[in-house]
Amino acid sequence: PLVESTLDIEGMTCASCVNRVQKALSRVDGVESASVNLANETASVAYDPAVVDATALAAAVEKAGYAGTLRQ
Ligand code: 9UX
Repeated sequence: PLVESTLDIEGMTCASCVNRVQKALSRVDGVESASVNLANETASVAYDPAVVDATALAAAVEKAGYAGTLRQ
């Protein structure tokens, strides 16, 4: 079964930022879908916990040039 987690994303200021973060998350193995919200500065990600975890999702966001932290 998929798990859905919300990440807080820092550093997005335009729509292209949103696309970059969304693509970075979507490319991660195990990610089923990623929905990024510029106004809320969040990303909602559905993923297979057997393949990937929230730490790896945050790392993918960082690698794309933004700060990503798991929302508690
Ligand atoms: Mo927009 Mo975001 O011109 O890193 S792509 S600010």
